[in-house]
Amino acid sequence: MTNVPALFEPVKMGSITLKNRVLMAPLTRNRAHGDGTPKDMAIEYYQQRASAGLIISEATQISAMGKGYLDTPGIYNTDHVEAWKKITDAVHDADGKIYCQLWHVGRISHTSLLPAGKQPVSSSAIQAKTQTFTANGFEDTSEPVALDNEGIEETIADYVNASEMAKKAGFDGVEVHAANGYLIDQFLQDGVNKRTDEYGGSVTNRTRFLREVVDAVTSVWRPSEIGMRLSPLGQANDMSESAPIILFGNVYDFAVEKDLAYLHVVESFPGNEQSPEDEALMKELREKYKGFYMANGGYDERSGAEAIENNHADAISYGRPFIANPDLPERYRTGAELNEPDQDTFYGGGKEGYTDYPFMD
Ligand code: 8OZ
Repeated sequence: MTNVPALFEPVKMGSITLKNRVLMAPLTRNRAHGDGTPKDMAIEYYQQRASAGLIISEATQISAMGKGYLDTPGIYNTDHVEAWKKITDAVHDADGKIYCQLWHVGRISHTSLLPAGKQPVSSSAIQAKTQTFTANGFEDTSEPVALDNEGIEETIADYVNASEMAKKAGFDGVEVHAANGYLIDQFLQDGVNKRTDEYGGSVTNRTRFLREVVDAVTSVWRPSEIGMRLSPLGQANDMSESAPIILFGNVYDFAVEKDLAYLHVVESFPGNEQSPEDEALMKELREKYKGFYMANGGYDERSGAEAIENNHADAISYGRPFIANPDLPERYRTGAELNEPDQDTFYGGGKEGYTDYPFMD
């Protein structure tokens, strides 16, 4: 019995056709080797979830300086490429599609995670009032240094290198992670970006770094193979913005102008209810955007199907439900019961809570 047909209408997204609209959101799992090489158990994990219309990889650092948590994967050297290639092959063998999420954490990091104990980098030298996860458990993030022009250039070059590595690794495309208070968001939002040069101040200046990153990625990938993730509500990682409509309106316009494959919007965070103002903001921004819209945050199969039927979204990305249900699309299609995710095994560890959630009978 199909009770949520809208989720199962195939749809064109950029250069590819998605077999359904039940997409796997990027999910940090902290199970890579210390050098950022994915472990072999990730092959099975991703292949198990290949029935998703699209898998977006867990956030994957573009450089050693882009790392901010213990045991997250990277995509900047040949070891990373070899390991990811096994994963993308396994997903493709199972008739799936997979994008790589390109990530630089900026100030959401700790000196113990960075090369030679370096300080993290950001738009401005303002420490985030939040914690990250290191070898010693949860620790306050370290004080960052502001990137100078040379540092910005190097970081853009790191995005190009990571884009090339992602291509060699056989991904179907890349998603630029500009959400959740990481480096690009640290340039976008004026609660953090206090620069007085051409990367700070006006909206044009604060969006410059994002535009340069996307333009650099387009030297490797076609725009139709590039997505962008945003969180205009700006709740994560000590972010704030005084005029979100103007700022994010500008960024949505940029996505349209570049004709990117999709915009992936974090509409709400687990445990944070959307206020009426939040809802109005999301709606006003949404109305501006004419491209492929991927909605994320707290959807189930009913609200997801409704969002598609109401032309709010073209597809929905599911996070927690996909951790616990490798066959999530089939469960939604048939109205089957779901496995419950176990929060204790979200971050770090082995196969338990990773590849051992059962499929339906
Ligand atoms: C949870 C834990 C660590 C990182 C994000 C990459 O929020 C993350 C993340 C989520 O985008």
